Amino acid sequence: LESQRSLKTSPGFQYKQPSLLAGRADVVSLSPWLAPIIWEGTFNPTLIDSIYKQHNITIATTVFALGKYTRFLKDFLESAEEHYFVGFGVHYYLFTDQPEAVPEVKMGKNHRLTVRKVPSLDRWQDISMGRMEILEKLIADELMHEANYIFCLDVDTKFYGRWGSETLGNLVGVIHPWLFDYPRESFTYERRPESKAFIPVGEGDYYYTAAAFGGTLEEIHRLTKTCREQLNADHENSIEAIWHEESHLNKYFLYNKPTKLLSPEYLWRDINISAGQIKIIRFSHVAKNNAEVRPN
Ligand code: UD2
Repeated sequence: LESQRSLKTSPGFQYKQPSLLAGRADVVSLSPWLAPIIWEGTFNPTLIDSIYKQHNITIATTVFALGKYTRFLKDFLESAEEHYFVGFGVHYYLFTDQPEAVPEVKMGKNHRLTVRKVPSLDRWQDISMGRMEILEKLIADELMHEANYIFCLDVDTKFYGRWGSETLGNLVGVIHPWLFDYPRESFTYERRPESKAFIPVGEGDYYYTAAAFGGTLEEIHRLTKTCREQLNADHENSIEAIWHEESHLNKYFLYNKPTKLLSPEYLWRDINISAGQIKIIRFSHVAKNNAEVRPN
């Protein structure tokens, strides 16, 4: 019987017994509403992959590259193909105003890329904010029955380490690398009550980046629809939130708590913060000259 049992076990299910007492003690890995916060050393990648491999899942992944931002595509896609959901189904949806500028990048097994043309825009803020409406429509019109999860990523980024099934969840937020160690009073939330993104001083959990967020199609449809509605309401009232759609995303996550949080390992930036807690940089913004690369 013993040998029959072990025959049935896949290698991913043979691992060191988990401990209830020993683990990382230098970081918090559970939010006050009991959502896990993912840090290196808090999960077993082989085990998590084995759990999700039992289901045939596809992760839709959206990225926008308009104007000069097409220059970031090669590194983004090549590094993603090295580190991002290797061994799982990935369908990239790339929105650009210049399909001819999309580089040839060899896709791994079960990974594919669809390019969609979108109109050029004059203001970088409109490009950044306009993503919410395009994503809302993409999910409603096409993705609901096509994919199981979705991640929406900035393009001026590069992968340096594994980003895999440990990041999957219903509603997933990524903690911004600049502010993870700051008191919430100093978070760059929108502080004007006239904006729909308003968060009063004294409220807030973490400061989330808009450079990466994800979850199930239903949850991200609700998130993008709500942010799009709030952005439109602000536009009608002639107000633009301080950090654009990122301010609205932070408002959304305050009242719709993420079910999983990714530590700043999952969005680092070329910054001079020495943070001993960061054991690995998995995904990072690349340094760019904003004035040179943006349309305005
Ligand atoms: C921050 C956010 C970003 C967004 C923005 C809004 C972080 C790490 N990132 O980044 O997610 O919320 O603030 O204020 O906090 N894009 C183009 N062409 C352009 C301009 C933008 O394709 O000409 C796209 C591209 O996918 C880019 C994204 O819009 O990654 C965000 O723009 P950004 O990277 O210039 O914004 P940034 O770095 O201020």
